[in-house]
Amino acid sequence: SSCISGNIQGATIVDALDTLYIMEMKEEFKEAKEWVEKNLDFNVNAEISVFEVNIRFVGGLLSAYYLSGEEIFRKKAVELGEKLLPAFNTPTGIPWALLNIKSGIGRNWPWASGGSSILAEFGTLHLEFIHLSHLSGNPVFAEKVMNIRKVLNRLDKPEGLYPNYLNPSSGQWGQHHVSIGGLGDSFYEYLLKAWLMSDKTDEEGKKMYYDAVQAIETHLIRKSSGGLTYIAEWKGGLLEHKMGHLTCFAGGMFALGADGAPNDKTGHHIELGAEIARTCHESYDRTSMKLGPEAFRFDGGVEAIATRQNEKYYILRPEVIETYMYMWRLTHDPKYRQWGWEAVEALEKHCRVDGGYSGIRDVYNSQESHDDVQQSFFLSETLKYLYLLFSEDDLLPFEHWVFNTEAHPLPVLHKDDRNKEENQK
Ligand code: DMJ
Repeated sequence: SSCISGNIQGATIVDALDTLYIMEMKEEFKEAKEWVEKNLDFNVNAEISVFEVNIRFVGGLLSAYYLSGEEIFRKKAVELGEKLLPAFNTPTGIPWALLNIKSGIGRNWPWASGGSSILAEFGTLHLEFIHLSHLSGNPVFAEKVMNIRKVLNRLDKPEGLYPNYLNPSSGQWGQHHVSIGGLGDSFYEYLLKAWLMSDKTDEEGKKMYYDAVQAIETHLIRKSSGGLTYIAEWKGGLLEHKMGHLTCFAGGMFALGADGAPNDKTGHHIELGAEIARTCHESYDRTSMKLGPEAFRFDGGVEAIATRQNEKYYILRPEVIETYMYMWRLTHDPKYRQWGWEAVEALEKHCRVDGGYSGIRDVYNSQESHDDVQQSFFLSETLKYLYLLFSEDDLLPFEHWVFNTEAHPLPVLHKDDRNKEENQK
């Protein structure tokens, strides 16, 4: 039919490159590199998600380049970055969610509030695009993401919060829904990490991050009667007492940002991270499989339990293990390794299938029903964060590396090196 459109092939291979490298699986890395050389093709008639392609493909290629120094990965990353640029052709420069990479025509998800772009999508390009400019010598990538910040900073924010929806034509917010999970999550992560990746020179990113966390604490973070701290969702001023599995990444984010927290709040941010880690561990521990549900609630007499059938699945997501890894590195409390090991055992017991690992339809059912999908982020994130949790701190140390939202490590752009490069020009 006329609407046949393909996809970029190879997500699992590209997402797994850096994990193979870090785990010293040299033969497999070489095979994957050969696949990239021969088969990774962006000249396809495909309508892609700008966000997903950026975090998995651009991020994966950038990390593979920085770790291995192999030119092919740099070349492919920049080539793909150029393919994404037409997404920014909107009245405000806030990019479209979807882009046909052959025609360059963009549009938004039909379900998104009044034609809006999504905060967690256009807000999760920054790290990769700064590196694309750095590696290509072409400032256009950095200009595109700096303009997104400019648009955001011109807008009034309800209660200091960032709604998940922003219309790229009018430059106005859509529905006033706020989430630290799906549709919002990695926007906040990238504010903090942009500052860290800039060797703490990006003061704008720093301010936006700590201001946002302040508003999140005031309006979204609550404690259950059983003493579990959780992050709720905000809908036009009303709280929905639900926390997504995706939201569990925030424990690690708060801990990672603790060091730079203003007003003597370092200890407080570490504590917040520890409390979110504990709550998310409870969401795992209160299932029969010891793997957490997609979303859990704190209402109607339950705490940290999924109540709706369509929220009981687990698709090999990394966020809880990611938070254990950050908490381990930043506190060395052995409980985080214990909790990580519980997850390893549960994955082996319930998700291992012939040829790989599978998601689970209902983690409260002791009989597993597999969904027969191995998400590419299982290799890029879940296994990488587990590996790092049980490695020494000098493997990808936080002083030199930040992880993109798909767990692809990107080097900190140190002030000294940048000065040297400037002087060489
Ligand atoms: C990944 O693609 C990324 O971690 C993203 O930020 C959220 N969703 C998946 C993992 O759950």
